[in-house]
Amino acid sequence: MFVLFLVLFFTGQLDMEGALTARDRVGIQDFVLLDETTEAAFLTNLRKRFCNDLIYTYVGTLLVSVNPYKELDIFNKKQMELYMGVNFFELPPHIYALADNAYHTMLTEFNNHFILISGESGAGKTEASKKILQYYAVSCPSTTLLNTVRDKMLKSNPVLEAFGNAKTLKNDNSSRFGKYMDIEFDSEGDAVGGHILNYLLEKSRVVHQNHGERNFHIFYQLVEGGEDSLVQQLGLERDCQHYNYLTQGQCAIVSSINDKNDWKTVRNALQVINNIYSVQHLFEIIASVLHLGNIRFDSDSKGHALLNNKAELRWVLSPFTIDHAIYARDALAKAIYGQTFTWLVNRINESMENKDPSKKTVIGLLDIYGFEVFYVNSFEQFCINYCNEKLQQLFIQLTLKAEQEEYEAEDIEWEPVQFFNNKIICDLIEEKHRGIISILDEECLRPGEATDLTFLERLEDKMGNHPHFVTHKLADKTTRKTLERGDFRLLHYAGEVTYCVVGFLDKNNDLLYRNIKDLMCQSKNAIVRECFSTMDPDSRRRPETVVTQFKSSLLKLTEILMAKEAWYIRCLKSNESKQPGQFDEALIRHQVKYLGLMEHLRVRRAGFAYRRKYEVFLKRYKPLCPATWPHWRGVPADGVEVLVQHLGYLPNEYKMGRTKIFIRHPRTLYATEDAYERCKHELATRLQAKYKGY
Ligand code: AOV
Ligand code: MG
Repeated sequence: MFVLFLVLFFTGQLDMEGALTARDRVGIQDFVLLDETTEAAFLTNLRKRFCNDLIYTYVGTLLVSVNPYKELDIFNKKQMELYMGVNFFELPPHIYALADNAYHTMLTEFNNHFILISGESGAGKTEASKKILQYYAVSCPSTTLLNTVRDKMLKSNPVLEAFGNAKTLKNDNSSRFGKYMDIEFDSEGDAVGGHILNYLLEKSRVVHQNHGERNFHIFYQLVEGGEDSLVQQLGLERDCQHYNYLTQGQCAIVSSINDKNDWKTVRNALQVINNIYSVQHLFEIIASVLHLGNIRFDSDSKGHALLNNKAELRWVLSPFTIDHAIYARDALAKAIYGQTFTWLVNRINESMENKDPSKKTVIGLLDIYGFEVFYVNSFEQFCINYCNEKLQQLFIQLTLKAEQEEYEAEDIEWEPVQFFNNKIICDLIEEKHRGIISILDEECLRPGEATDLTFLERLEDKMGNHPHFVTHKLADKTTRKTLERGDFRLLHYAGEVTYCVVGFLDKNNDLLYRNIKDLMCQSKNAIVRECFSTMDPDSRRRPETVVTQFKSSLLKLTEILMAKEAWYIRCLKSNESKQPGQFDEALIRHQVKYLGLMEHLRVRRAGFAYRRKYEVFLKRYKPLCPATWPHWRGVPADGVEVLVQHLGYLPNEYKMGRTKIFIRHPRTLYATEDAYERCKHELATRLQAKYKGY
């Protein structure tokens, strides 16, 4: 051994000096191996790596990713091949390694997994989820039939992004809906199907955009890139400036977005919808929304709204005031778009449907809208940030809390790690009868009496003393920042956000005039007809409010996720100005803090990366030890003890709990797994040799 060491050393393959310098220069790959667990050391390591274009670092099996805001040459087929079937820590950290590890664990243990991608708006979640999907598309075994499913999965991305993403001040391609996608595999590891659940689309964007923001991409793509004949047929002008719904943010054309090219990609990807008539109907809907937005109203002598331009609409009877008429017009535009989006997701799901769902395991990918704070924050930000609170809560439950509780339950000696539990904020928002959502819903039940301001007053009455709620009366004392009369402030886990209550009630009610809905059920456009006739079948019942539906869908999502094994990607935004190479330390420190990365690191470092029930561990690895093979006659825990002694586990590398063995470092388990693979191979070769003779 020593001779080998000397040979390597003198031939320059093992360069002590060099190795140290490299570590100093590019940082270490896994925060668990840091010399000290201080925030400063964490940030220094992150910066070193970022400056060397190393955007990925592990905390155990959790992946930290820093948005580079530039294309790196690490996402190609060659790199994918490098990571296929390789043990997690053998290569530099990569999103492909995490994807591959989840995939192989799923195959070996035949169970379901999910990858939770979190981080604030613009941190890189959507890009990460696309990279994972691409990895599976390339790395899984393939047949012609499966290629079709795979192709559909890949194509679903540009389509849903065109309809569900938009430019915001935070991100030029910001997801304005939540997306959870199950990728279904058969026992061979082939991708055999996919299913998407979509969450609360920000419909208000269809009719209104803040300064510097755009409507959903698809509108601009159609106007800019649509074929001449199509544009003409739809009665569109080839000029975004012509459309009321496209110009409120005053940035219809943005240098970073090429709508013309994107149109081609989306047009091609729309093959996921197998019906060309439907695609045509879809374009008609997009155009009709634009036309709707250009309808303007004048008022007659009685104050009733009159149409002032008939080009967009051939008739109208309106006893409304102008405000009412505008409200009705916008409500219709939002409803048409929102329903069409759901229709689109359903068609995509049909096209990716698994034809034989009997034997399958899944990997779920969660990519939602990240936490966001704007100058003015409304109902939409309230919902988005609430969703992020819930996901943070899930992360805490599954990692920090469950992990520590498990050590306790298993009688493993343990020094508890303190962490901030955001349950208090989740409760403030969603608690039955007492939370903000309940109060909002109650106000929505008092039409004519309640207003956005009465809602605010009730909030102030009920929540005034809550440590995470700030009213304008107390603003100065708590956060030293004044609040306007119509605002309230929440101290979220990720920072404080001031919400303006204007529009909360209307948006939560999301009402559509009955006669308009009935009219849509008679539309000549098959999609519109289908969407509106299935909207709310029981018209006697009051439909659930938007936020309550959202709350229930998040609850269901939590249940779906809790039943699976979790993998985490924590995305960090490197700077606010979307610039490559800029490492804004203050901004990153803030994210490291609120994402709970330091606490996670402390738990990981002091804890154990892997645990397995004694029975499961013994069943798999018993061939590795003569005393346990082929059968262990005693209790499983004793068998495991004998087995790991035989394998040479060091005493501080593992602990025996009440029902499980705990293994400190993944590499120990990987070594055992490698030995198992070798053993299996030898056994197979021996059997082959034996039967050759017959
Ligand atoms: P998000 O999904 O986390 O925000 P995105 O994934 O859309 O953020 O990333 C925002 C932008 O950052 C992308 O459009 C890219 O320009 C850049 N980017 C992100 N990841 C990478 C990467 N790995 N390599 C190069 N550029 C990258 V939001 O949907 O707004 O919450 O709601
Ligand atoms: Mg996104």
